[in-house]
Amino acid sequence: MLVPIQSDIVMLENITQTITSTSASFRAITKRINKETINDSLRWELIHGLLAPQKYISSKFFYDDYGSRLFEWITQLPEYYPTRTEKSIIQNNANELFAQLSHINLIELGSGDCSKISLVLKAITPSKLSNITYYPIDFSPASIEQSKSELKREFPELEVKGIAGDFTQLKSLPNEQPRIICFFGSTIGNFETQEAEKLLNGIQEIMNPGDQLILGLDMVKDISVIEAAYNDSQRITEAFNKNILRACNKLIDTDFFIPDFDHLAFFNKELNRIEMHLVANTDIEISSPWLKQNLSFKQGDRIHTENSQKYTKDMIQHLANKSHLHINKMYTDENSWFSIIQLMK
Ligand code: SAH
Ligand code: AVI
Repeated sequence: MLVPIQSDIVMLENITQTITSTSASFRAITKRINKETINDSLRWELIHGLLAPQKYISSKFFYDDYGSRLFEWITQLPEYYPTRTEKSIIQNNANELFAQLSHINLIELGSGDCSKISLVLKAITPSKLSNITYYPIDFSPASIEQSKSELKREFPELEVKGIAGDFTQLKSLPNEQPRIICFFGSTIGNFETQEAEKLLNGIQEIMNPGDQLILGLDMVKDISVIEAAYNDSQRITEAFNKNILRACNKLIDTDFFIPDFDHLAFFNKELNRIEMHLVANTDIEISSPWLKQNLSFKQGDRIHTENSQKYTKDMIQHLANKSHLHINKMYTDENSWFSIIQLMK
């Protein structure tokens, strides 16, 4: 399942999606996609979303090298409360969550800059670090490579085995020793409800009894606090949202011109989630050598780029039930703005 791509980063094999619904209408409008490579699979996914009645681009396309850097910037903004709140919960509870453990494998899904695992590692006695192997799994090989060298500098005893790939395609978990799988940042909230349940259930199926899943979830709170986090005054979230069009231009050679779109982020009260969209501020025709005809946008048309689910306790219990996982313990901060959930099979 794991194939080396650099000295010590591995690439998940067989991550290309099986494309099951290449309808006649889809074939009529696309060219040259033969689905055989990862990039073709990603192209297919992008084009499928842009041809849908309500256009969308999956939020995973945010995280090219520049998008990953913009996200790191977002995490430091005064309005973006999730990162600092989750970090405070990790710091306050790391001893109970992690410190007694030895001979474990720490796996992190969507590890990004690894700054949260660094807080976990600080809570572990240095002599125990040599018994731990850390597996960061992320789309972005650059993020993995950079954070790996930072972690090795800070924790020389630690073994780090980076995995570049799509965590939704995991068929097994590395190593049979007891495992703690960390899924921080409320990244699960970027998946639609049923997709999130499917993803967690898939993880549950490849966990062994005794393995733990540590899940970070952003909670429902005052709407003005949530909306400010996605409409920051320095407009970094706006840049992050718009950067997805650059990813599109790179992958399917579209000619999106970024200033033709405005950033829109609002809280959807019925669904308890932030929605991010890009709104055309003029009539636009977009062409791509991968498309047989242009994509047309009328002024005001939207591309849906992200959902960010906010949770209540009932929603968390429901998610655990649907994933056949048992909640061992829940940790939160003084305002109950964010939660870290310890789940087992
Ligand atoms: N866990 C970090 C980063 C969150 S940003 C934190 O809490 O701050 C989300 C991260 O998940 C990004 O680094 C992105 O590249 C990665 N990611 C998103 N979808 C992914 C997928 N399907 N497979 C692998 N990595 C993914
Ligand atoms: C990674 N993910 C949980 C972030 C979120 O808050 O949904 C991504 C993000 N989007 C805009 N700002 C941050």
